[in-house]
Amino acid sequence: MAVKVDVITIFPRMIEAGLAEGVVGRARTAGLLDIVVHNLRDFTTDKHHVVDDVPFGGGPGMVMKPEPFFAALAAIREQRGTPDAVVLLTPAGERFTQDGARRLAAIDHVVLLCGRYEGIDERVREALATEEISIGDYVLSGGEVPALAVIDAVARLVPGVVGDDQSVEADSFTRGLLDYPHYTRPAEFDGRKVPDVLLSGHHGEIKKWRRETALARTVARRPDLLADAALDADEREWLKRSKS
Ligand code: 4FV
Repeated sequence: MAVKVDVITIFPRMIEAGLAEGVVGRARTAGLLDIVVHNLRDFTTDKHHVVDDVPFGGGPGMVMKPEPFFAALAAIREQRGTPDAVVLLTPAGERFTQDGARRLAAIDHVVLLCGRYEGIDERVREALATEEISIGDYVLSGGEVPALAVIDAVARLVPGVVGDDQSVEADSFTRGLLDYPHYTRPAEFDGRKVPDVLLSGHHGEIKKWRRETALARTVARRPDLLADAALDADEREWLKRSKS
């Protein structure tokens, strides 16, 4: 059964453009992903399709009105069934991780709410959102880029979306480690040689080198990841040796 995703946004073309290329685009065409993008303005009742208004209490900028979001979600429930999760993309949300992607990939039907302006009326979060996700501690001009990031990360975990499931397995963070360095032809470029082990054809040695460089890179750049990383005995041994 295809993963169902509904996106609510005032910039549907931005989402459609981000979904049109690469593995996600092919997966959508192949029916592995059932993604519907909804224009929030279609759920307004005034002739100017107004979706924002001035903030109560004053202050800069505009706030997105609650009514269009409530109407859009009611229509989605009507047309697509009651979603398993309604995700509000916000800097105040839970930090999005590969674990978060795995969890959403196991859910049949997700709705993503994209904000703009200063944000969305709080009653949308209170009454409609089942969870809030942030892609990072910085302020974007809208929730569309975060929504595309979530869709892309989740889509890769849907069987058949990424041609070779092995490459998903080998992805960074799949085991909680950073990725090992990748090389391709030419074997020497800009006076820089590809590590000999990768030219050796010795798969055992290549696998060992890749695990150790992934570990070394993780120790150097993201030691915070090691606590939750799924390490095997060799890797734990390597880590102990690297610390001594
Ligand atoms: C964001 C983030 C984000 C805040 C106000 C949209 C913007 C504007 N969403 N992770 N970082 N959202 O910056 O998820 O409405």
